[in-house]
Amino acid sequence: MLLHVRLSGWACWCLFSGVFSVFSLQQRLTVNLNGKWRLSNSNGSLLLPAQVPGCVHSALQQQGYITDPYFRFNDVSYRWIALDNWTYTTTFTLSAELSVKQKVLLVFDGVDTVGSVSLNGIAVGKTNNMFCRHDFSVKDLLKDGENVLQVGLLSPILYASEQRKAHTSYVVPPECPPGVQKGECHVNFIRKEQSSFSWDWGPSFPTMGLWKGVRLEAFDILQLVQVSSVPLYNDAFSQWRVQIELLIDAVQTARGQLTLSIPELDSEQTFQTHFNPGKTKSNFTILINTASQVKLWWPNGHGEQPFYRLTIRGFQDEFLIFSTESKVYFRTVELIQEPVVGSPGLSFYFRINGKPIFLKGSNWIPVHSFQDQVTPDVLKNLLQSAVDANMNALRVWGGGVYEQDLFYEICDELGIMVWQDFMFACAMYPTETDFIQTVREEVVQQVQRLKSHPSIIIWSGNNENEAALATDWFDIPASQRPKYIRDYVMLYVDNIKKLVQEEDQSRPFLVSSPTNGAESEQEGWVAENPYDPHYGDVHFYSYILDCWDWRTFPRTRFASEYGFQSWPSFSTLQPVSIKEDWSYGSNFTSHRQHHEDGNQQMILQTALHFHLPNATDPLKRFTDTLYITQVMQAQCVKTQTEFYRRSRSEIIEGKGHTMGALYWQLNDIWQAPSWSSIEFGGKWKMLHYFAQSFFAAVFPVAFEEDDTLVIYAISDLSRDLKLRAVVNVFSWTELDPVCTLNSSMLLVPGGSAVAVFKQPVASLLAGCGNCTRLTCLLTFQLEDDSSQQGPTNYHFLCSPKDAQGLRRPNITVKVEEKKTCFSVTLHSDSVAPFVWLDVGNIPGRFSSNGFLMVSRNRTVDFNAWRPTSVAELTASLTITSLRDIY
Ligand code: BMA
Repeated sequence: MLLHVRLSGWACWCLFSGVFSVFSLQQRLTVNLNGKWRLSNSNGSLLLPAQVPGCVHSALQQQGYITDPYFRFNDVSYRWIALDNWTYTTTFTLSAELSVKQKVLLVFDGVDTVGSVSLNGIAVGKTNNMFCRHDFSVKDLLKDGENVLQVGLLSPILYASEQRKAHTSYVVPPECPPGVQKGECHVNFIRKEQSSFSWDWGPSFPTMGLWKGVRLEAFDILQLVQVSSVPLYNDAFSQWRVQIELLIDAVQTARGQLTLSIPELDSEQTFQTHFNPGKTKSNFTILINTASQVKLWWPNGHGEQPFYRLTIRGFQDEFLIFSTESKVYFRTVELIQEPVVGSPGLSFYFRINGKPIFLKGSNWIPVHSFQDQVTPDVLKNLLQSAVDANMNALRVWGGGVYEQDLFYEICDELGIMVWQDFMFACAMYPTETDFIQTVREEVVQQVQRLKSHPSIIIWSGNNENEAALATDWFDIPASQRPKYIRDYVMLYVDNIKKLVQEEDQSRPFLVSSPTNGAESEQEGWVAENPYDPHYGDVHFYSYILDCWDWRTFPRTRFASEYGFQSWPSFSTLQPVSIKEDWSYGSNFTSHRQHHEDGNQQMILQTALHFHLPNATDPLKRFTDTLYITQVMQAQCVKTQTEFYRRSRSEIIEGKGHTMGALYWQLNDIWQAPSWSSIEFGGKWKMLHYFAQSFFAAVFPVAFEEDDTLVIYAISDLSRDLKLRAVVNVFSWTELDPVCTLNSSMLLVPGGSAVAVFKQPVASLLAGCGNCTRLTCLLTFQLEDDSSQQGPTNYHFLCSPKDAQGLRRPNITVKVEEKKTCFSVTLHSDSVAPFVWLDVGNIPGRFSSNGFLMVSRNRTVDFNAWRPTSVAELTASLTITSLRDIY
């Protein structure tokens, strides 16, 4: 990349960027301080090697001081770890080149959390925010020969408690998490992953450590700390411009020339530049004169994700001083909140590149309690799983972490739209100056780091804190309410919103989720009912109401959270449990359940439509119970998602135009019951296989209204289709349809949901052999002139527990090796709902699973993620269908 290199006397410009690939000259030296450090506890009784990046828990486990923290009850047994203070120590020797540099920075990409840094025994600085990068100027503290670097970390639990005690004027709730979570208190007083003190799906592991990289950066004159680029489209001029921001750390004033270019778009501009001493931001804009040629970034399912190379070159006179390259993706995003014909309230939907897009996806939580154990493969597998289930969006939920760069890079490449929360969840927060100050730093740093990613389509201030205030989760006395509202507005509006909008004009900002958006603003940022379906987004949970009844769901503009729990599979639980744990009533089973009454709720919801397992063998009964909770969850989320998707084009009783369905939650942090569709370790639950289907671009949905069967054709495509519904009526006892009905061909415009079939159930059944609601079921699909469009769906006319004629299907199976995968051919002698294939702990994924089998034979593929064989798969494979559990 370097065309010509000459090192000038003064202008030693050097580049670094976490996001971008960088080509720089020799001027900047980096000494990597990652690797093996020493770790000790406060009284020195433990002294061990510790990997950096890493955390205390991981180090203790890697050195054999503790066993797997996820094993059985270890979350409670290992509570002592985070009640102690710990010190990380390393030594390093300076090179001669480094010691002559004008400036040397000691950089921590992330300290978790409350730390005091010292170098050669001299205090360098303090940290108290896990989400901030810290750099300390240390040139004067470095010495020849060995240097000793220490980071002392305070117990986050004790620190949070101290902060709480110091806050004497009023309570900042909640004081503690619900007892069932077995967590720690006052997490809202520490800028740290909020779920690390426990959540309703996760353990309490308040981590401590150097969770990101540590290094020395040495330079003369200046260095480039960060580069970001944000394309903006000007409608009036039909013109793109790319805003480029350089964060420069200069030792002294520097002058030069900067050339910015996107060669593929014939755009190049040169600027005379001048950088003042200290850390400064400089903004440059390049105009793209060939707007019509710009290839746009599209969400998954709507187009490709092309990018352009942006090169940034620094010159002094005619000599190239530095050169760096980064990716620029062009797309626009608008959040449309405008009056809706026939409905009170405002719309709430995203327009990407001018096209309204229905967001299909889920919510993302931290992938592991110990972030150092999140590998690129794990991230890739989860995000690919999202795309493979036809998702186009994920919400990075506000109780976790701002994800690592790789997460957003993969989302850019896969076309996953990211709804990015700021890390505040389900709580009130203090507003002391120190707290606000560190939040401001966090916000600026994160926005600068992330704003170049086209995948991020919205910033959102917090998770559920508007709702918590509005619906009084914390019993705040009425007289004190104004103070809490003032604090809320101060934190999320006066500080976070304002800062974000200064830093980034390329995407919308919402103050909370759920919120009424523009209406909440009208009401002073805390709406009377932030769950109002006429405005904004809605979170909706009901575990008691019958999830098969779509009338129980709010016809919201945008469903950003909804879901049901299930248990992970036995192969996921087995490594963290022992035989005595393997029953639904065991201590282990209730210990892992962090949601009050969660295990009972799952059984109650299941029992509405299914027989509960009744095997006499305790292990079979347990595994059957795990299975049936997954059936229940998959079926519940399917019903709710279908309701949202079919509500996109209509307004009913003033409600509708739903444009988003993000169920709670995609992934798991450990092996426990939760709302996730993917288990810890990456195994798909039945729900995730269902999502593949219910998020398909073209999809038929059936429901009943006043005993009339209605089928909608849903299309996310851009082009219009002409489709008919084909309904097959099966008897529970037969594998051949009793009869088949066809609707007439109807126009299904691109991006719409249209009713294509309507018939009273009674007349449908009357015309179909001896069918009754109890003896028959329906499958249905959409067809155009030549072929089926989208997957086949089904509709039960009664609860399966009442189905007459449902028999044990005696499914036999044959596994064969194919070129790139294995095929599994099933043979069944009767109708089998929810056929579930499980190969235990052989990691991998089936092409389809949990399906309704209404044919004698069906073949699915299995993609193994490690070498395996026909023999191993055959030996591990179990097949369960609904009738096998009772
Ligand atoms: C919502 C989320 C999470 C929680 C989930 C399930 O409140 O924002 O806080 O885990 O529901 O209860």
